Amino acid sequence: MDLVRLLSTFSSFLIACVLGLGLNILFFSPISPDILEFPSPTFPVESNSKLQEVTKLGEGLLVKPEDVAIDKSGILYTATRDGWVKRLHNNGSWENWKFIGGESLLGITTSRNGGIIACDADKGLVKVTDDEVTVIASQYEGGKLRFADDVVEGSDGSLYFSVASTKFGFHDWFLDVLEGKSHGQLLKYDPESNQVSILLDNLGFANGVTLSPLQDYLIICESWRFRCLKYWLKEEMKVKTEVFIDNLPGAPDNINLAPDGTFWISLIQIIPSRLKFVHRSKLLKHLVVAFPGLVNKINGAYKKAMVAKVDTDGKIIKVLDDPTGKVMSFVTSALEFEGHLYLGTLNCDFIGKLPLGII
Ligand SMILES: [Ca+2]
Ligand SMILES: [Ca+2]
Repeated sequence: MDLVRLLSTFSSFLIACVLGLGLNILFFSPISPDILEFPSPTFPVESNSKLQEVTKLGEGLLVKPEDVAIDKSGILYTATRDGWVKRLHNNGSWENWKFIGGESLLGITTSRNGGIIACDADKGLVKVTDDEVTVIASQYEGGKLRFADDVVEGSDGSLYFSVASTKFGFHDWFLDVLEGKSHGQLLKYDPESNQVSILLDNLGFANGVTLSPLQDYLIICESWRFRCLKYWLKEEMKVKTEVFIDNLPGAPDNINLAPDGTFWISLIQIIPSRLKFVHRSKLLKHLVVAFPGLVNKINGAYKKAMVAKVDTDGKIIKVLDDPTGKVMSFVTSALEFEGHLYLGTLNCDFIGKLPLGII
């Protein structure tokens, strides 16, 4: 009898523990997830391993350089996880140019008056010149500007930039993917009024942003929607927003205009195909975020790299990849300059440089 009572007590205890754990996971879950269906890419991607042929610039000096910008004189800029804006001079020497601090420097762009503008996911928009480092926008809509991700400057000095997520911070970016709700925005900073306004809301992780060759529209990347939108800047356009490209073979990160008027888009491989099912179950998502180790397990960004060249009609012309992440993974940025492609990454300690003549 005693054994029966003991077993009964034990099983009650076990059930209470499982229920308690389940309620705990649901009640304290940081996400309120939606089901996410990922599109099947319409472009047939054949792996070519071309990104394994890069030469490594600044190896060991650059901590996860997310983005790359090059000014007219050929000086290359990048912002690194140790809070520096570093630059590569034409003579091949690297300079620790300006210190901003923190770990959250993301997209950068050169500015018409010299220097660069940087997105700082903690501080906002930062202008960096030889003379000073200035936070030019840190508030909007009565609140703090957080998770600014990428920025581009118009010829009138307007800055167009993205906020990846109004709910999650840079270090929790994958929670935004798991939640699958639209917390991203496209914003404009007006240098005359110093005001920030919202151009588009409800974006699925707003990431790279760039201007068209004639500056008549912007392209904004929605990472976990695997698509980019076109946002018309011409006043006379009645429909302001349309899909530029969708069903991409990866989650678009930064986008850059190429010298020939096409675009380079980096494509993060955020979902290992065998784990797609996780995104179809709210319960599984709650379970995954309860164990931080599992979040990293279902994030495929660190195992591959891919970039695509896309024409102005939103058609893919070319895809380059590193299918196993042997040389580069988590490539977040591709910038073409004088016959070479420069690649930023959130998982390497260098910038990749690839001569485009060989592809
Ligand atoms: Ca950029
Ligand atoms: Ca980005």
